[in-house]
Amino acid sequence: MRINENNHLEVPKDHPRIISLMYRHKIINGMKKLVVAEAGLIAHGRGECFDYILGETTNKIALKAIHAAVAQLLLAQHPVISVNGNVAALCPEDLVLLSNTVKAPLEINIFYYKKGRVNAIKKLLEEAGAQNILGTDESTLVEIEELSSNRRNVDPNGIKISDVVFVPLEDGDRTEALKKLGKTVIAVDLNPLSRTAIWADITIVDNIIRTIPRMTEIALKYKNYTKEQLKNIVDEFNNKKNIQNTLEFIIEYINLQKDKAFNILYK
Ligand code: PTJ
Repeated sequence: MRINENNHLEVPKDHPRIISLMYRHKIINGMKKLVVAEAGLIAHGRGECFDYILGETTNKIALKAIHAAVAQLLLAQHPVISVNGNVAALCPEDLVLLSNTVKAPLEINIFYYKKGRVNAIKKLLEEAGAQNILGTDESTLVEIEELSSNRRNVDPNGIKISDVVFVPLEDGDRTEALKKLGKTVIAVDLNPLSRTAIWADITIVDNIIRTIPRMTEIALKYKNYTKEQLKNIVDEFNNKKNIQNTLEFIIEYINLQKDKAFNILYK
């Protein structure tokens, strides 16, 4: 492995973990540019661990939640996509595409406040093609009283007036607060037992790098659906059942891997 003079990671093309290594590098680069908080590296590592025991693919259970999430976003009056440092660093172009497709603005909302971070994230999103990014003018932000963390500062034209908030990859306190305010929350979290996962209305247990492009693909199809069709998709979805199924999936997957490993070790 080599990092060249342009800060590009050179990985042998046949490396079995090339994709994982490339995304790690995006997170590390993001941290150097202030986009990602230092704690974002730890959050990414935790995500990798959960992804590993999910087989690093989007399973059918996650796909069900993805369909419901897209339908819910298309039904919303004021949908918003909340963006933190990790998500911005991992998939800026995909975020812009999804935002344009479901007509939900991107709002920067960070947990770890540091001078210059919001601007660094804004720059990265703009380079990816984003326009009219919310949450960037500190002087106009308003507070959500239910929250004590830095995430309480929200855009008056975004999260404040939203009915559906998409919160990819985050810490737990906000989902609870947004729910108390009567908002519908869609979360993406590789940890099916996190507070965010448990509190959200629709929980997608999958890696954000796979989820966002999948959502755009489905949104292009669902854009032609009637409100009634979309509502049926949302109504048929059961988040509690979906999370339970995910946990069963993990147990089965680990058992399968255990058998495989034993066969290799003791053959
Ligand atoms: O940029 P900021 O300041 O808003 O901070 C962002 C982080 C992510 C650092 C902050 O929200 C945080 O500390 O989050 P937590 O509490 O570590 O939770 C992050 C959750 O996201 C964990 O449950 C991880 O398993 C999960 N996660 C990590 N990477 C991914 C992920 N879920 C989906 N896709 C990923 N790539």
